[in-house]
Formats: sequence, C-alpha cells, structure tokens
Amino acid sequence: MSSDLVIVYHRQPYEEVQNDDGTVSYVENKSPNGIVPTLKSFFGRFDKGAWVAWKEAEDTSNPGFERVIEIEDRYGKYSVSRLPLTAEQVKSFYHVTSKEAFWPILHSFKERYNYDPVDWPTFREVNWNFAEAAAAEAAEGANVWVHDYNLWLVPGYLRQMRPDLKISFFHHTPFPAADTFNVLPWRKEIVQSLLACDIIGFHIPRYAANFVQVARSLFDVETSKREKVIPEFASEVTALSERTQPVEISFEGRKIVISSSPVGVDVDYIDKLARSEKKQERVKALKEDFKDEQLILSVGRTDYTKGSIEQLLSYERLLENHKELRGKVRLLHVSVPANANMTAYQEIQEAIESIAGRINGRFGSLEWQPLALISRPIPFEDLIAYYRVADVAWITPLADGMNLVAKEYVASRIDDDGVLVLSEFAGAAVEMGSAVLVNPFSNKSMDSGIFSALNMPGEERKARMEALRGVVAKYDIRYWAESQMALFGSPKAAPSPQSTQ
Ligand code: GDG
Repeated sequence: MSSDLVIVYHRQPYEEVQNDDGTVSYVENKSPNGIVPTLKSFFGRFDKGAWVAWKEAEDTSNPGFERVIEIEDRYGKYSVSRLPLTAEQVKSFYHVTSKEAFWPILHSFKERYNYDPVDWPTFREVNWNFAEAAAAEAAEGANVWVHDYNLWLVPGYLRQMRPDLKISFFHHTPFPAADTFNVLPWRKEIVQSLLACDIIGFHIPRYAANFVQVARSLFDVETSKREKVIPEFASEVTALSERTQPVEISFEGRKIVISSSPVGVDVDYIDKLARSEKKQERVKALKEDFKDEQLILSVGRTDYTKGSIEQLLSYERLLENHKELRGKVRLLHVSVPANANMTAYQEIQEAIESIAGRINGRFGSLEWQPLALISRPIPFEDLIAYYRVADVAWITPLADGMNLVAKEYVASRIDDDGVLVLSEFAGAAVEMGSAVLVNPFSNKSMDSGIFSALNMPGEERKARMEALRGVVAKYDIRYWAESQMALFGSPKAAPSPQSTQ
C-alpha cells in the first residue's frame, strides 16, 4: 500500500523474454499498441508508481511465479503486479467477453456482437482480482487510473474496497450511443461501476455525450455542468463533432467529472527520430526506391474496425478507373495482427490477403507491383522513415477511438509535405480538420479523397500540413498528460521530456 499512482491496464508494460542462460529480460512490446508507451510516461510524475496487468500462467498457484516485480526504465521506477490468469480465464475474459461482445458494440458493429459464449461470472471474477491487486498497491488517497472496457467493473469493486481512493477511468475506444450500448445485457452493472469513479475520461466530447446519454437512460443521473468545446475541436463539422460537452454529472449525491481530452503523440520524440542522422540513409534509400511512384501508406492493427477492406477496394477502383496511375503509385498496406488466434481477425486477415493478391494479379506486371502488404510489426524507427517518404497517409477506420497513426504521420513530416487522408469516424478527425476527410461508408467519398490527395497541388499540401502540424504539436502527449494531471491533482512537477516509444 505505498503507490501514489496505480495504473490498471490489462497488458504488461513490457514483454518478458527468456534468455539462453535462463535469466529473464523485459523489453519494449513489439506488437502495435498505442496505449502502453503513453501510460508508462506517467510514472516520472509520481514518487511511487505501480502497474497492474495480467500474465498468463499454466498453474496460477505456482509458488515460483513472481507476482510483483520491480521495473526501472527510462520512465522511472515502478512495480508491476501480475495477476496470474489461466488460458481459459484469458480466453473468457479477454477474447470472448471483451473482444466478441464489448468491442463490436463500442465500435457500433451490432451485427458482430456475440453474446452466447460470454461467461459473465468469470468476467466479474477477473475484474474483482484486478481491483484487489490495485487496492493492495494504492497508498491512502492515491490515484488509481483504470483503462479500457475489459476492466469496466473494476471501479465499482474498488470503491467498495477502498472508499478513500481517487478513481479515474479512461476509454481509449469510442463510446457508442445508447441505442447501441444498451444491447449489452450487463449495461446497468457496467454503468453503475463507472459511476463509482471520480473522473470518467474519453478522447472526444461525442463519446462523453454518448456516455452521459447512456447513464441517463439507466439511472437518475443529472448533467450538472456543460461547457463549450474548445473552438479548435469544433470548427470543422465532421461526423464526430460536438458544439458543447458535458463536464460534470451528479449521481446519488456525488459529482463525477466527465473529461474529454484527445490522446496525442510524443511530438518531440518523433521529431528527433525524423531528424536523426542514423535514419537519413534509410530515408534517402526509400526516396530512391519510390522516385518514380507516389507512395500511399496505410498502417494499423488488423481489425474489422480499421477499414482495410473498404480501403483496398477503393484502391482497386482507383487503378481500374485511372489507367494513368498504373505504374505511378504504390500502396504500402501495413496491417499487423494483434489477436491472430481469434476467428474474426483471421477472417479479416484472409480477406485482406485475398483482395491484395487480386489487385496485384489484375494490375501488376514484371516491372511494377501496385501493392505491398506487410503483416509483421515494423520497428518504430523504420515506421517513421516510411512516414517521412509517404506522399499520402491513407487512414480509413470505420470507427476508431482516436488513431495515433494519423498524428505520428503528421509529426514525422518535418518537411511540411505529404497529405493525410483520414476517416471522419476516427476520433482524431475532430482535431484534424485540415486533413482530407473521407467517409469510409461511401465509395464516392473514399475514391475522390484518395484521388484528390494524389493530385493535390504543392501549395495546398503545404498549407494543410502546416495547419495539421500546429494542432498535433499543440495537443501532443504532454498536453494530454497535463490535462490528466490537472484532474488528478498534481503531486509533483512535470519531469523533463522523455520519449514514449
Ligand atoms: C487504441 C484505440 C486509440 C502500428 N503498426 C506498427 C506499429 N503501430 C503502432 C502505431 C501506433 C499504434 O501502433 C496504433 O495506435 P492506434 O491509435 O492507431 O490504435 P490502437 O492500437 O487500436 O489503440 C485507438 C489508442 O488506443 C490510444 O488511445 O487511438 O483508437 O483503438 O502508435 O505506431 N508500431 C510498430 N510497428 C508497426 O508495424 N512499431
């Protein structure tokens, strides 16, 4: 009971690697994830920090299993409590309940929602265990910060165990409207747990407004305060824009802060990588490789929410309808599977491979391949090199809490060039009105978006990119951290800038 910040997130902040000599090392996670590096950067701001995650264990009673380990990395010193979960618990709590029931609802894919296999008692039990581990770590009055939907029941349990704590919850995903959320039969239990928080956080005002609507549909919740949205976030009317936002609600005599603050990227770090001498050779070589072609880059986790299929079909139509572009463009589609053992993700991966193969078969020649598909993670430094040379970043999720790739692309464009084509249904679109915004549910919008990006005059490219770089730099990871710290009540001065990757 000694930590003044406890982060509760299902994944560990590193990957555990067994060395040949039998020792264990902890290394940066290789699989794509926008959340882990962002959260780690908070530990520098507190005297003592702790992280609570799960670790799959064959035998959860194994006495040799190290439950709490101490980590010291560039973010500071913190302990990691690992909850031993069996493979069955992981499957039930994470792959089934979280990914098959919650994930589709959060992203408004009602037709993909799968209720039948959910084992609710296991979900409760795992959440209870997370709450117990957090309660064991937290000092009197500490901040406990819970992340994402798979831990929805933690705040309610934690409030029962430790009424002294300041409990916050941040949603990294979208939060849907009541008509969609209320499909979940556990809606009351989930929302009641969230209402035990002091602070409930979202990326953008629309998700916050949706949550308040859901809460009001289920309980006697009053909106005690609304505020105007920061003008920069409301000036462009996109599908996800809102003019005002709820900032406080009351429930059973308690006030709960509703916060919307978009997660940003570590602009200074990306800028440093983009300018690094070490990578200049790589950038030069890539530029040479693509000197006769316009490079379109698409990066994301393999997921039906990310709009890969819609994008590949649009690319196929582009090549079909614009013969002049054949031999002149190339799409680099990086789609990395993070949940390879799940049927829904296997299906999407197979569909991506099949369409990609068809495009290359239909339009490719010995001299030119229209599309390169990459399904394994690219080291972050190399990703920055690709961002630097891509004429267009094409990011078209059907639903996405924020989308950090869009911001990373802009932060990498130290030359003020390049065009961002971004779906209106990514939370990032609310701030990034100077991108070419497209509607991935409309072929016409998708097709004209990519065509206009490829043909955009240099002056317009520069003007848009400058505007985007201004927004991404202003609302960077530090802005997000400061806004969260202001809500927590800052225990100590912000540390000097550190990298988050
Ligand atoms: C969730 C929400 C929200 C991707 N491919 C590679 C690679 N990546 C990195 C990117 C980026 C991260 O993964 C992906 O971040 P996103 O924001 O796009 O998406 P999710 O993982 O779905 O994250 C999302 C986010 O939480 C934060 O709140 O924005 O909406 O779904 O950082 O760079 N990294 C490396 N190689 C790759 O091939 N190294």
